[in-house]
Amino acid sequence: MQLHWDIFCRVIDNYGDIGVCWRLARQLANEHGKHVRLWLDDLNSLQPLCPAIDPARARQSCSAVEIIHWTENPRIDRVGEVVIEAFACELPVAYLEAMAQTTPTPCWINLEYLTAEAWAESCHGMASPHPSLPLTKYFYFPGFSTTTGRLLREQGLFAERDETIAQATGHHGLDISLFSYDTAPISALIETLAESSIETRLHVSPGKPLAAVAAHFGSNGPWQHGRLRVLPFAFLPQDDYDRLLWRCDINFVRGEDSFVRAQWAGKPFVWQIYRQEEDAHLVKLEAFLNRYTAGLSAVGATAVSQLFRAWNSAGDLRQAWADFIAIRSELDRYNHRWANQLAKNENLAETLVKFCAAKV
Ligand code: TRH
Repeated sequence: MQLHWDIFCRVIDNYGDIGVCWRLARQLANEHGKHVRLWLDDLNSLQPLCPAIDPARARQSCSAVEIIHWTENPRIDRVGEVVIEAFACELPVAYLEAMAQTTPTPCWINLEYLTAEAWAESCHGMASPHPSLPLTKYFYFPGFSTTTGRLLREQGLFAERDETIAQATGHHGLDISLFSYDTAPISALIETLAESSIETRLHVSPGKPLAAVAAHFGSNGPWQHGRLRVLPFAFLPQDDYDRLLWRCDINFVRGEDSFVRAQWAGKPFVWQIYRQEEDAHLVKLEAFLNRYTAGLSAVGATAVSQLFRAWNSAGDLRQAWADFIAIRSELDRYNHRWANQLAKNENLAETLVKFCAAKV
């Protein structure tokens, strides 16, 4: 039955670690009826995504998930039948020892970061025996192909998206959302949009993007610059952020979770990947571009690739943006198809439930 699931999450930086774990925890509880405990070392990082929680409380329930503040020496009352160690966050030793004494042995999953690289397909599901305890950890890779754990996607997401889009009141220009790291060429983007003949509203998320925009203007927003209106928004609860992506015409997203959500929006998007040492992230970026642009026209594929590269490392952003806008109608149709095609596969929560059931 595997009713009890424990998810361990350590926040390294930003919102991606908790963003993924919170989404998965809710889905396992709400769509699969699992009793989910989310062990989280930094409750303050969850609060912006889920304003209903109280970061001062050691234990609480929200959206049918039990949230436990994961402190240095946690009291282990029981272990889950499935234990998810998110992003190799290292389970507490006492918890591992308790797992080793439990029968049947819990299914232990290391949930990995998303990548479109081919090696993830061969590593997905691989077993790694613990060096001293009678436990086996399985590597679980989210991904874009059917030989991976697939992507997080809630049931009914597209129906909700389409309803929201149908109800949206029209704006005759462009609405663009901006969620990026401060290393992105944000000044170049602002100047490019300001020079455009299209009336544009740029919705800027708080934190690094807003700080970069404010530094560019040297004042506090909102700002009007040429035909560009720049509008800061307050950090939105996770489901509301989805709605913003659905309402916008183009979304700049980053990291892992917002990157996937932009794809479910079925709208054109621009991805800033999380930086890694020795530029390993650029290999990951190209792996995604290879998969994603494969069904576009040659002109479309070049335009998308050039803009993603210019946004992530170097290149002429102004020209890349002009080329991207020129293929917008192709991209509108293509991204809708891309989302539908990906959604033909099972979602990550479904594959995970099956994978763990098979390991008993
Ligand atoms: O915050 P991120 O940069 O997270 C990153 C990546 O996950 C990266 O791979 C990882 O290594 C690093 O963290 C530690 O970007 P990401 O993944 O998009 O996560 C942001 C989360 O915040 C996502 O769940 C969406 C959510 N969000 C909101 O809920 N409301 C908002 O207003 C915004 C802007 C984001």
